[in-house]
Amino acid sequence: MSRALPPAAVRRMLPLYFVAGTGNTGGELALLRTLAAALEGGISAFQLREKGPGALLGRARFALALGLREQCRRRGVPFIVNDDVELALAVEADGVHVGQEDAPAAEVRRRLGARLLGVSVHTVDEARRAAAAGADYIGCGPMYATASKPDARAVAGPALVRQLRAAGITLPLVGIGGITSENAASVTAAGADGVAVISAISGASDPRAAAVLLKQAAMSINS
Ligand code: 3NM
Repeated sequence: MSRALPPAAVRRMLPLYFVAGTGNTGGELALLRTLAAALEGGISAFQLREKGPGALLGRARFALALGLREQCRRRGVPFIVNDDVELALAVEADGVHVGQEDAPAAEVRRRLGARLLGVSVHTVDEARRAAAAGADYIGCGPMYATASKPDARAVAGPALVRQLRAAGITLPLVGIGGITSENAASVTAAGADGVAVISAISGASDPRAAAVLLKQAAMSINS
């Protein structure tokens, strides 16, 4: 098992983790523009989550990933691909994120080599298994009600973060689900290293300003 980076370096990537696909922005051009603005606003990581009806496939998916990866690389921000190891390897992404229903984390770890591996968890048991499989960080949620994931589980709240930390889970961790600049501090106060958001940035009229506010809020506890 070869983790990519020491946990302290991974933690520094997590204060404000932007997640999006073309379905969240209304197309490729809008996604590229939103990411550019979010990078200006100071996001610390980006995940391409190209899922659901209308998701791009084949060459269009590859070209989009390449464009997004380029933007991230110019800013020195990690580019992570959701549940698509082949694409991640093809565009030389910095890592892959998988959920519990996706490819098994241990298998993804083997295929990724020293790239970053993130795993979504909802329980202490899932977090322990993610750690054993070689995850570099975990995402847990939903922190609050979300309209961005139709199959999201019941709201767990920042209490889930506290529960994971109390159980001795020390992996770098982000909360996800319904996070805004109003509630982000509650998530990091509970023990998360940062927050992951879709709509708080992709649905904002000014994604750069939204990212600035979110990062300030998320870091008000950890800084
Ligand atoms: N995963 P928004 S909630 C992708 O609970 C995702 O694991 C979740 O979108 C989980 O910031 C979620 O718009 C959607 O609420 C996050």
